[in-house]
Amino acid sequence: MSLIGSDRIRAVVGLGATGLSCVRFLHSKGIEFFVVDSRENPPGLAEAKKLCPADKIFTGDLSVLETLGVSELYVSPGIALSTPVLKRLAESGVAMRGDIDLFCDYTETPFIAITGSNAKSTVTTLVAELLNACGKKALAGGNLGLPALDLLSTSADFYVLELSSFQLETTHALKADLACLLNVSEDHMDRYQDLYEYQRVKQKVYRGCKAAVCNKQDILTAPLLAENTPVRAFTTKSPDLKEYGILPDSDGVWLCRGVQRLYHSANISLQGSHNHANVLAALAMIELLGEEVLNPAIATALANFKGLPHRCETVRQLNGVTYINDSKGTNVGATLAALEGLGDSAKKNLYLILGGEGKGADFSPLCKALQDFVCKLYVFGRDAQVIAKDVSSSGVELVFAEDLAEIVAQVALQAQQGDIVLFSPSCASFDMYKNYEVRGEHFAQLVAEL
Ligand code: UMA
Ligand code: ADP
Repeated sequence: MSLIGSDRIRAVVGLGATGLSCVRFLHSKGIEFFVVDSRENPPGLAEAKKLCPADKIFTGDLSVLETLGVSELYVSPGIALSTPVLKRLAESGVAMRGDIDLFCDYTETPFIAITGSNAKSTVTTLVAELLNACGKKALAGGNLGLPALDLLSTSADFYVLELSSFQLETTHALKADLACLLNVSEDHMDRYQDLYEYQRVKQKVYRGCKAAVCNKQDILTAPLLAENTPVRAFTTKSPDLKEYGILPDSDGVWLCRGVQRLYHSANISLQGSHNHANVLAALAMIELLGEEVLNPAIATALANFKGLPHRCETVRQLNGVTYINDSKGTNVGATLAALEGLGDSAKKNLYLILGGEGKGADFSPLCKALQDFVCKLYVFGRDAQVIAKDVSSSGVELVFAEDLAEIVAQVALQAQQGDIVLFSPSCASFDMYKNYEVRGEHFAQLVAEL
């Protein structure tokens, strides 16, 4: 292995889960590389040292990249391309690539790419489950947790990738066999200038795809593709021919393709209109992958799939009060979906808990839903004041609290039979917790101790 003689000098930037997957992958291909992380002691350092000579690993500062003569970087998603040293290198012609670019270079297995501001993890997991139910071996990964490159060591009929906007920034020619943009609403506004810059990045999921699924109710998801590319749309209203949508029924709704009734909501575990949208998106993808959508194996899978933890998860019913953990509700769009998904069961009988790191969001779009559903709002964490200011025009009673423990203790004294306590923070967790999972587990534990 030699750097000299290679036309490209590569560096993996970042030693988190993604960086380590790049290290493992490049090592397995016998390709040499440098590794750089801005932190003195990044999480993946010990493992990287086993696969890469110590004199090729640099920690504590990214600016060393300017002295290594690099031509191609694999930049981890947590590092913005606007970081000054990366900007300078890009301007001097260095390629800013990512793990998904590497994945695309090497995979020969068909893959499905799913992005959106919300519902990515749910839909990615569901699509993989439905494919498995149809007898195809499908493996899910990407932003979901298992890095995309790590999938490649296990053979499959399909890889199903959840992609974040951060990953799409460094992806140049995705060419997915099937691409889906589920929805676009404000998120990561500390990294993008505005919603439109963010949307442009999300739209990269469609680049060169062979087929696509989009959300009819969200114009920002509409793909611009060659006319002969098959596209299916989903909606939570009545569908046109070939679309996936909803038709009402006396005791629920039917999930339909055009006029064809496929599955009744009573037979699907995922509940709420936002989750019906998620199932419809998954069914549309299944059709484009060549499977029959009305089939007993899919019916069983839809009956069994209860959703992922920390997404609108009922953690306890106590004295007639329902406690729901939606810690993964990390932006305003997610909280709105959680509230609206509760439908008629929540009408001014809901205690909502918001708070954490707001990522530069504007919380005022919550005002209408607060008026419709919420009797009292609790706010905590770093951006509690920002939230309070943004939603003040809703007129909903608002209480500031130090932490979740204080809120759960207070709310338990007030909530009455039939009320709902929803923890859907609209914010990231990093001001007070390691991640949204730890935060959600803390909420569930506090509720369990009541
Ligand atoms: N960091 C530094 N210096 C560096 C490199 C990273 O300070 O040199 C910091 C970053 O600023 C960030 C943290 O380290 O705060 C982690 O960044 P990373 O890029 O190393 O993250 P990974 O461990 O590789 O995890 C990433 C995704 N994380 C992010 O995009 C921030 C994980 O999604 C994903 O599961 C994983 O790759 C595998 O693909 C998490 C996430 O929060 C769940 N994603 C965001 C979201 O869903 O909203 C996009
Ligand atoms: P992501 O991976 O995009 O964060 P998840 O499937 O983890 O998506 O769900 C995150 C949050 O998004 C959930 O907690 C829920 O409140 C919300 N959500 C789920 N489905 C939808 C939808 N169809 N539209 C908007 N928000 C949704």
